[in-house]
Amino acid sequence: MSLISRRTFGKSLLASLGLAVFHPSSLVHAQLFGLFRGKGRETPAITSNEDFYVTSYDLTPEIDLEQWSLQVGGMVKQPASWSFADLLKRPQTTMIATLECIGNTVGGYSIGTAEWEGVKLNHLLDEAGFDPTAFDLVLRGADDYSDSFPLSRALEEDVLLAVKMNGVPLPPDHGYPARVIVPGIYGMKNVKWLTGLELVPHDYKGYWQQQSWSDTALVKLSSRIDVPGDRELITTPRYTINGIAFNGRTAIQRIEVSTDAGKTWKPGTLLPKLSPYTWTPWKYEWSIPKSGEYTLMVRATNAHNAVQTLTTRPSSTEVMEIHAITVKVDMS
Ligand SMILES: Nc1nc2c(c(=O)[nH]1)N[C@H]1C(S)=C(S)[C@@H](COP(=O)(O)O)O[C@H]1N2
Ligand SMILES: [Mo]
Repeated sequence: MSLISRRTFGKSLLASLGLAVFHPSSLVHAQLFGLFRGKGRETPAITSNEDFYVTSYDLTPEIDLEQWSLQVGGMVKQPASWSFADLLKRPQTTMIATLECIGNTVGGYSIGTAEWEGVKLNHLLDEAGFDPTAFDLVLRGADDYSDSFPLSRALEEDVLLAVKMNGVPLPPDHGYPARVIVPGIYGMKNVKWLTGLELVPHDYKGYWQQQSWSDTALVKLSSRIDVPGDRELITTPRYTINGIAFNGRTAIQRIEVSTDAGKTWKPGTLLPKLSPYTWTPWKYEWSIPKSGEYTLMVRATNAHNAVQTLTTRPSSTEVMEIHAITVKVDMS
């Protein structure tokens, strides 16, 4: 897979950020030895459950469906408890949405898109009779993990209590039997193995906020190059570069590609996306003038005209928010 192992445990969420800054091991290796053996990655519109990244702070809990229930409490008229069968009796909705970990590195693999199916969270809150003056909805998982987002967000039509992923019951690693999917908010608030919902009057600080990660956790503007791969050898004068761009529920308006390490930028083409909640695929037809080494970059512009740029991450080190790769062109 990538620098980040498929299962990124809690502590290594932070480490994975550091990894990008201090140990781009395969990259350093390739540069030292001058190898150009990189391969691009295929990014299908929907990620298979097998290829979908997993980020859990601890082990996947074993859940017995017979024992499982979802408790709803706090600022509701009547505390309630739903069995899995109760959930399945409610109308089921499907939604295609991209999920990204807040610890995903630039060009990283901790992002995927799936078709989620389940009950709209606002239906459940309606049934429980929520107090509209509540501020946060706290979500608790069977692994003692918790997080929250504002009630106002939970009441929107696109928040799901998902029981299926790509047409099958949620795989254990992805939150069986039920998890929340809240588009546009980083993975950490999409709580897996859900066992409890609680409405509270204040801002609730979840597991990662207590470790100084963002509270609102809105997905930032990002883009990456999938083809070619870093350190790939290209032998043809015409080459189609492609990748994805994502900014949560905010649309991508434009992507631009640089083939000269950011000196000049040319517009690429946005390709159709499957829903307002998914990444946007893009491509760029590159006419290569001559053989040599090239640094390729991509930058996206969102619907509010914000453009990706070089910035400082919450970690102390300045790193590129723009995905850059090096390729060698040999047309001889
Ligand atoms: N209960 C619980 N929910 C959780 C987590 C967790 O450790 N426990 N990890 C969160 C994080 S950090 C992310 S990025 C997403 C990842 O979802 P996935 O493993 O299905 O890709 O789940 C979130 N939900
Ligand atoms: Mo995450």
